Amino acid sequence: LTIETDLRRAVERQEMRLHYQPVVALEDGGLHGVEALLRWTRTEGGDISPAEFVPVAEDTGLITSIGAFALEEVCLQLSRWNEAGLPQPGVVHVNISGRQFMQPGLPYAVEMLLDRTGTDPRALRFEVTESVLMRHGSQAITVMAQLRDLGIRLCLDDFGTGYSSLGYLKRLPVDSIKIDRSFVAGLEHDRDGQAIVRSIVSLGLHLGLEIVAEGVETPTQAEILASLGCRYAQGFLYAPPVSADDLAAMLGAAP
Ligand code: G
Ligand code: G
Ligand code: MN
Ligand code: NA
Repeated sequence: LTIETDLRRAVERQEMRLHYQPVVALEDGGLHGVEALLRWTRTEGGDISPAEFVPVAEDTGLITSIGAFALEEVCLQLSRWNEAGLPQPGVVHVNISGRQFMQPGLPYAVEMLLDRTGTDPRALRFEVTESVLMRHGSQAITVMAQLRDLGIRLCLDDFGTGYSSLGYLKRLPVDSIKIDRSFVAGLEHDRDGQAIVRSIVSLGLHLGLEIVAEGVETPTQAEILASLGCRYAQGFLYAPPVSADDLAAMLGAAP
């Protein structure tokens, strides 16, 4: 309850900001993109993880304003980096939760935001989870198609934790899947774990999707993923989520 009260004021009090976690190419470790991740530090002190407050924001409807803040902040940040003469960080993944995704008029609001901030839609990729699709079915697919028509790419997050079949995935206007970190964690020790990732990767490759493995923490996991044909990865092995300034320093230092 206290989280909810504070959450109501968090955006206006500017307590929310975004961190960015690099997505790298497994082949050479080069930066391929970033995932924008919310961070909340209460004025009263103490960081609260999005794993804790995003579900509260979903239940209360506050996700609409918090999600709008995150999306706008990404667009503004892209133009700040651009004005500073920095190279673009590649495609920026933005998490969109179920309620935000299904909010009436989201594609139109996004179109207006892109216009207002002069953002290239190809710089963005929205991450949605399979649970949104399971809950909202064809309505969610309609929204996906509208966003894709704006030029925004889409990624299915936490892939493998839901029930997406090959036939179903084929119908979705996504161009990318993220292998859930629970499967990556099972790669080294568990034969079944490797079989699961192998079949996810082969499914994705057959459908021409970009495949990103998340939660990569060890060189062995990275090697196995690369050997299975997965090309992109994200995780503490490469970099944690970092502030916009720290990412800018990394971009500026890149050759
Ligand atoms: O950064 P961290 O691992 O603590 O994130 C925990 C969870 O919060 C992840 O599932 C992530 O998808 C979610 N999350 C982080 N930032 C955002 C955001 O901007 N919007 C939404 N909807 N979820 C987010
Ligand atoms: O649910 P989603 O995939 O959006 O969550 C991304 C979250 O994963 C972020 O909160 C981020 O902090 C966390 N994360 C990023 N890299 C790693 C990692 O290598 N290991 C673990 N355990 N978590 C990670
Ligand atoms: Mn995500
Ligand atoms: Na995920």
